[in-house]
Amino acid sequence: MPKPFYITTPIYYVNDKPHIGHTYTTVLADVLARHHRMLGEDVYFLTGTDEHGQKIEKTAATRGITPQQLVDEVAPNFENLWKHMGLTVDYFVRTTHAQHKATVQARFLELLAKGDIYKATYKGLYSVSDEAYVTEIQAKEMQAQGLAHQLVELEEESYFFRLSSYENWLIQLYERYPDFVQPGFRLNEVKQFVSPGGERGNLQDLSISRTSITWGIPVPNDEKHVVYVWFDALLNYLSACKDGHWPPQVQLVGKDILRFHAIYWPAFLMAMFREAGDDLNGELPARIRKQLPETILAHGWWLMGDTKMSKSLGNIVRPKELLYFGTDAARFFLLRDMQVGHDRAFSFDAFMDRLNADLANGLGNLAARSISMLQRYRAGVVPTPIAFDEVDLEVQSYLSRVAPEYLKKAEAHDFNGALEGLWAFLRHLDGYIVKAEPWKLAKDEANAAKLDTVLVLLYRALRLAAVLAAPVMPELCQKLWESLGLPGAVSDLRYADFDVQGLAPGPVSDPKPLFARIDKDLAMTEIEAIKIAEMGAAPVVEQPLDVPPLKENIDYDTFAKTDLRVGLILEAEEVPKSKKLIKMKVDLGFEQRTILGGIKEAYAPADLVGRRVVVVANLAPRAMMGIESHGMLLCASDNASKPYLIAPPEDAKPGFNVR
Ligand code: ME8
Repeated sequence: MPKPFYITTPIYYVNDKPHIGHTYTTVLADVLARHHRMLGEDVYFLTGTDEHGQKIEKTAATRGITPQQLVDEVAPNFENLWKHMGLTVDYFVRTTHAQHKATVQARFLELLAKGDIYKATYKGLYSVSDEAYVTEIQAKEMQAQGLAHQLVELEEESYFFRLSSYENWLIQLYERYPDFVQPGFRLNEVKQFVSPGGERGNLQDLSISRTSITWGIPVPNDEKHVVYVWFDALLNYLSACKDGHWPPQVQLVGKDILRFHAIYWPAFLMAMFREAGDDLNGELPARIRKQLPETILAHGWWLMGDTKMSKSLGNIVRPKELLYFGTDAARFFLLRDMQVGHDRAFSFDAFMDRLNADLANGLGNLAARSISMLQRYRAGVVPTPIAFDEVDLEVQSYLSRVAPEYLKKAEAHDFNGALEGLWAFLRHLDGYIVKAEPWKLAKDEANAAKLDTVLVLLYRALRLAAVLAAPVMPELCQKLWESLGLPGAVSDLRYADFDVQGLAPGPVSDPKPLFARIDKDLAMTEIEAIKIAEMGAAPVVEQPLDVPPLKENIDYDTFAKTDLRVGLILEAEEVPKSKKLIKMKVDLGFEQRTILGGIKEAYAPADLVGRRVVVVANLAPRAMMGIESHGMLLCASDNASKPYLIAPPEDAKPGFNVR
């Protein structure tokens, strides 16, 4: 019986369209799934969508359709993308599936009966923008950031999960089974959260129902409540598991949702799998550890510059842009350039450089040269080597090390390192060709045996590269496989059955070009066009406005104290070391002022010069970052969007009153 291998990705919210981040996680899962199939395991690969919640409810209402209609319309954005990319997803779960709902309700009742879920009144501060209760510490942070207006006192009846009771078992899980969270430094973050500085008693029970939302899974027998977020979403991994595959071996998550997967999720499972007589204050039974995911693998973020991608900043890379160079190219780049666990800044420049260096040159060039030499000098027939000199022996021994080293790194989920190692070997072969000079050997029959050796070693190296890289670049490796004259699908091979030194079953074919060199300027122009077309497309789900409640009325005299003027920006420059500020010289008609504006995320200095703006001209001067700012520019925004400068018409003169 092959060993089961169950791998999952997060289920994505349907209120956003897929972007490079979702693509990365799902591609990484696909590479792992393919890799484990080639290890001979019985793989089950699950992904899906998270479809409940207030945002969906509100958007559906503004569009005059039901939430179910809305999610049915938008969930395929994800499912179709994975199909289009050829990902080997075994099942696509949606939290609106009847089976998922039934699982959540059954598990809810089970934990209620066990006493792990109880009903109580919750009283506390609630963040309107996050749609979540906040702790005292979080509330203080929000107040310090000037977000106090988003906090309201709420009192509501809620069901709670007794998370606090699982602290002891959770801590043991982290201490005794450190592979539960990878990489290790992410485990430390989780430990710090559960018991900062080794302190106990920090975990609070978790509210898992809401009465203020209707678009969710109803709590059985108490239908004014719906199950709230994580007890619904996390249980997808259970509700959509295939028989015989529990527990998951690898659960991929971004670092943003590690806490939920490394704390709530194992605690829910501990509650479900514990039996009468298990002591929550005693040792975590090995029997229960065996029911928990083997590893939560938390990766970092793809960033733009040094900030996270976000819709409001308009710096999101969409799959269409990424797939412009082909699916395999995108897969290769995502795996080769991201070290699992760390963040990585994305740039098209680095993307194209990587593809040109490693696929057009690198592998592509080596394959084309080697296969055409085999054709030219040996009519395509792969010879049997008999003579090895020192340089050949070195390559021969390197060749025998490549697979074990690659597979060891892959086992540790380090595809960045594995691919780096494989490509270092390919570069070594380029050097080998230069040293061996096969074109010279071919000129003299006396060197035939020597030439045979060079050609065979190159052939074996390429065949090995096709096998090892197949999970990462299935199509490209299949092309290479066929060019080498090998039968069937490379992905159907099992690593264990593959013999690096094995004889060639037949002659090589014509070399198929693996990857065409990218003309960077041309490619960028076309990607820009894709970007613009994507931005123009209507957003999947309108985000509800995120604005504070209306302020109280003021009388006219109070308003009239504010002196608003039209200004013209004459100069603009970034304030060094400040993430937000731009320093501007603004002409107010009667004088020129220095004004600082927190608009760097939205505007480049060069785009500001010559713009007309509305200035609060009688605001007392104030120093920021050591620069005195006299006045303030008016912008429109909500809490989630970038600031849009208010623009008076072109013929409004600097100094005009705004009233
Ligand atoms: O959190 N870089 O869904 P979500 C890398 N529904 N990965 C990124 C990324 C980035 N910049 N941005 C997003 C949810 N991701 C919940 C999950 S699971 C039971 C419920 C990836 O649509 C990454 O995997 O916000 C992250 O964890 C996930 O998308 C968040 O997707």
